[in-house]
Amino acid sequence: MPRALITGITGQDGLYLGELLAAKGYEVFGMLRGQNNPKAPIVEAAIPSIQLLEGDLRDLSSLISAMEIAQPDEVYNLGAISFVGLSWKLAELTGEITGMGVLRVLEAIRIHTQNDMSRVRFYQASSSEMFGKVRETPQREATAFHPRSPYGVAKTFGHYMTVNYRESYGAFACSGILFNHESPRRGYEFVTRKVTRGVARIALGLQEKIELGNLDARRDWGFAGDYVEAMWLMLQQDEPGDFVIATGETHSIRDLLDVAFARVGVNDWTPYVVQNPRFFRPAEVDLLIGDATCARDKLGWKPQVEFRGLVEMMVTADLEIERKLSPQR
Ligand code: F7E
Repeated sequence: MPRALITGITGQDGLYLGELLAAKGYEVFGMLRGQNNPKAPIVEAAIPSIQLLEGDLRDLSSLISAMEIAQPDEVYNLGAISFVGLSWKLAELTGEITGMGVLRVLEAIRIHTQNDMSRVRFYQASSSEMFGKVRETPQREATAFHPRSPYGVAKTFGHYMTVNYRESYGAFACSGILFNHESPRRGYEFVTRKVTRGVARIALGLQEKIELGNLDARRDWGFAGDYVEAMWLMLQQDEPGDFVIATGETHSIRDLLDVAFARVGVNDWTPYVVQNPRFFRPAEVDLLIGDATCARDKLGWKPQVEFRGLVEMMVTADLEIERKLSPQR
């Protein structure tokens, strides 16, 4: 039975990946921060066979202990402060966890394997935010980086550390450069979920308006369930490598609003949406569109859920959640 250790198990991707690996027959270990983490029951409900370990990306010795307990064949580093908007306010902490955390996980593997790093396969959750002020469109593995947020800078550090450990120690280390990926499990602070939850609540008479920032921002949005499959595929190859994972399509926040409101029968959403400068960012990334040709050719990966299906899935799930929370509606 292969063994996998996942950091960031409580996040959207951690849950989908844990479910995928458990279904494939893996023994799955999830790393959690702090005792009595309130998200532990959610993880245990989604992945009943999960074994939870305590550890912190700021603490190398806790990572070494996690390696010793889990004895993993594969390590997936999904743990991070992942909200870009917050990273300007928590720049130092973002660097510490999202950036230095990657180095600590790599060091923990190096120490645990006594420098024979190829024994443990490593996946780093890199991000399209590394492209930032883009040098070419669409973006591919060879596109130069120009991050535009403390989050993007920290992810770029983690990406290059992953490449560096591959080149220095022969680590089987892969970096997945993932474009935005969403689902009904997305956190409420991200724009897709903020919109789909807001639409559900407006349809049920629980909320009047959604406050948003830049409506002209565009993203390449895919379904998180598809993207974790790509993470696993990267670690099953003969050689490690870096892969862009994306749909190759771009949509604006306005497109997102069109599809989400149409799902509840509203064609003109303008009365329900207000812009608030609070949600604008000090610097925006340019047009992010990924070219996932390498993933298609080498991994045989392609996205299954397209934009409209994704947004409708999220609104449907939020209607159900909000109805349960307010049964009188
Ligand atoms: O913003 C605009 C905002 O916060 C998307 C993370 O998973 O993907 C994610 O990062 C866009 C931005 O995601 C609001 O300005 C407008 O242009 O949903 P988001 P993100 O920053 O793209 C990458 C690949 C990651 O790696 C990250 O970890 O939407 N926007 N109005 C808004 N965004 C938010 N959050 N809230 C608004 O009210």
